[in-house]
Amino acid sequence: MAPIHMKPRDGTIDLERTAVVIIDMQRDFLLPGGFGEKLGNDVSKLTRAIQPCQKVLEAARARNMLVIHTREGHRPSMADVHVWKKDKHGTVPPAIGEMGPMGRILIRGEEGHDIIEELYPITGEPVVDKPGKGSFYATDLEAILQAQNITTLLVMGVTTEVCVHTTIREANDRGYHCIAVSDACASFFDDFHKTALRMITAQGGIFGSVTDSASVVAALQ
Ligand code: TIU
Repeated sequence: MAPIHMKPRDGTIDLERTAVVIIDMQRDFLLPGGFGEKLGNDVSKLTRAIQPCQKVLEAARARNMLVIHTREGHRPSMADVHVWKKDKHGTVPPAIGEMGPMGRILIRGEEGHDIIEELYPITGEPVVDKPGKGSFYATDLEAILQAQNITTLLVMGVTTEVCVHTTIREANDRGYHCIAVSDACASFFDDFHKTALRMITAQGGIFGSVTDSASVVAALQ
């Protein structure tokens, strides 16, 4: 058991039963020409999460902890893209499946769909491909966590209020203690990032806990 600084209160985590979940650190979100930019966002807002993610990842690998990576994306046929996601009833230009500088946007197998070099998975680290915002919907994440006896998730990645938050909410309902790593998450919107983190710890920790990368690294020493 390792003591760790967290909000709303400090506690301990069982490292053998804790997994690091890195959400959607894909080129399509972090680099120009991808999905994030197509939605009208400034993708440079997300790069601040890379280094804190790297620090946690290094510490987790040194401890032989379970590390899981997720990727949001779709089949090349786009048979799994629902109408709302495809065109939001015409309110933004369509993006998914279009050809961009990193291949077809948010399509599995394309360069842009894959994870950035800095955080690239190593052999043995499960990569969970998901069609939605949450990492449990239409994936085998829960089966992996159950098979590995995991009870606690250190969650980081992008974006804080969308895929990170949806995953934490899904995990919380399934009984996992989620600990968001604040500086290892990022959003296109500074106020959403802050508020999303506050929402996790409000009401005594309604969705879980929040820590930061330095506290995780200290706990994993
Ligand atoms: N990974 C993730 O958060 N998907 C999104 O579409 N996020 C946005 O903030 N748009």
